[in-house]
Amino acid sequence: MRFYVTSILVLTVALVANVFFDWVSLPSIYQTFSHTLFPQPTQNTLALVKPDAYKAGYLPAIRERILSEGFSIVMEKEVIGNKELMSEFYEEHKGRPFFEDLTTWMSSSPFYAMILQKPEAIKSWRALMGPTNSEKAREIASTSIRAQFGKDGSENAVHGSDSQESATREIRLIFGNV
Ligand code: RTP
Ligand code: MG
Repeated sequence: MRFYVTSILVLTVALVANVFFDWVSLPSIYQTFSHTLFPQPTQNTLALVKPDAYKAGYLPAIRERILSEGFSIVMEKEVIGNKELMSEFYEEHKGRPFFEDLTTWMSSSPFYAMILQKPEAIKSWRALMGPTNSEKAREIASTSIRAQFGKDGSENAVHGSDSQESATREIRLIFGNV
């Protein structure tokens, strides 16, 4: 009971602040309260900071961006890839023209892996990464991570799982059974 009274009080103050002082945005009020009253289940996804961005020293900025978007970083580590691991990791692309270059590049220099967690983590992280091609990302998603830190269509700074099945498989490949 006390929780609901407090919630209504805080909501009223926030609404007044919004209307009169423009302190708090209405969507953030709605989000805070709907998430408090109806907690959503969390989801895990795999994020990689690929060799180009890791070598360039972009990890702290990318990490900061991830945290500021409300993800928790459940586990993280540097990974030294090898051809066998990266071929299995990108097995869906076997036979594509870029497969050899991609798996050689991902094995050529360390990268950084993180398990990210929040409700709808898979979709949210893909949106935050932006389109595969960094040049296209700069055109249509200028605040995305690939727009800011990617080089082109191959060296594009980050990876993200594209489905629940991929996330489970990729997390197991990189972190083992967690
Ligand atoms: P990722 O798997 O790394 O998160 O990227 P994605 O889903 O946005 O793109 P995907 O189609 O799965 O491609 C995997 C990675 O392969 C490289 N790529 N190169 N040169 C090319 O045409 C080409 N196409 C894809 C990129 O590094 C891409 O992220
Ligand atoms: Mg992919």
